Amino acid sequence: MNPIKKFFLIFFICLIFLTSPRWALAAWQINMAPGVTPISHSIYHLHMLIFWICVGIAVVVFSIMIYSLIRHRKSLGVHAAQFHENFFLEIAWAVVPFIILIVIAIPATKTLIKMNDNSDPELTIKVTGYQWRWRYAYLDQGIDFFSNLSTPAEELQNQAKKNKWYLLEVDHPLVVPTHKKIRFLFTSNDVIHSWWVPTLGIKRDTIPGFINEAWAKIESEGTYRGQCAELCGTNHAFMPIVVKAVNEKEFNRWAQQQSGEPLHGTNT
Ligand SMILES: [Cu+2]
Repeated sequence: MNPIKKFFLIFFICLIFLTSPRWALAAWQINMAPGVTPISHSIYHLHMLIFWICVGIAVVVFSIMIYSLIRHRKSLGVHAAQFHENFFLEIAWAVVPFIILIVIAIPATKTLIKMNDNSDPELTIKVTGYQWRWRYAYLDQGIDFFSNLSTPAEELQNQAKKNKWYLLEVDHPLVVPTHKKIRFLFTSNDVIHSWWVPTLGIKRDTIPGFINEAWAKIESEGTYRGQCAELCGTNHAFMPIVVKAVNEKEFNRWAQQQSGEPLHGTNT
């Protein structure tokens, strides 16, 4: 088989293998998740828009390139064109990228503005990063607790089989109501951490002495998991985040049970 045919055969076999739904949709999910908040949807749509623009550019560029490589190769006796300063070509490669950038910049700016609109929250939670746990303070309800990794030590030391939520489980999850605008304030007690929950579309650094902000309006009940996303020391991998979104009634019941209770966990 000639080398070009061989190349295309291997290329298409790889393509079929990689895009097979069984692979792409089940365990081997490679695309971003759409999430459960308005911000996460905006980020997802932005991601898909830019992805398809990149695919379009790749198709155009590689088609021209591969066609030229095959049809104008030296072995066919073709000679390279000798020209410079093509007015229309230079205008085109300045204007086309400019238009593409504008098409990307408009929705990106809208998403950024929406992301930073922390006005009118219905609930405010202060998140403080500690080496190596999270502290959640519900400023309106007076609830304040630590959320620690709850994976058993035997699993960490390979003495027991690792469970499904290995390193992604905590003793006290962050319980929040659905359909309420929750404002998060992020800070840290020691070094820089990062509170990252992909399904909420939130990833914010927690910096000592600074307050960062974000908000979420969770659309469906469920448990959403995340991790510290800033290398913060030895146990960086041992400070997961678990957010439990429940309906308003259940949240109020939970909040009542918490009030007046001493701080869970320790700071040592
Ligand atoms: Cu951390």
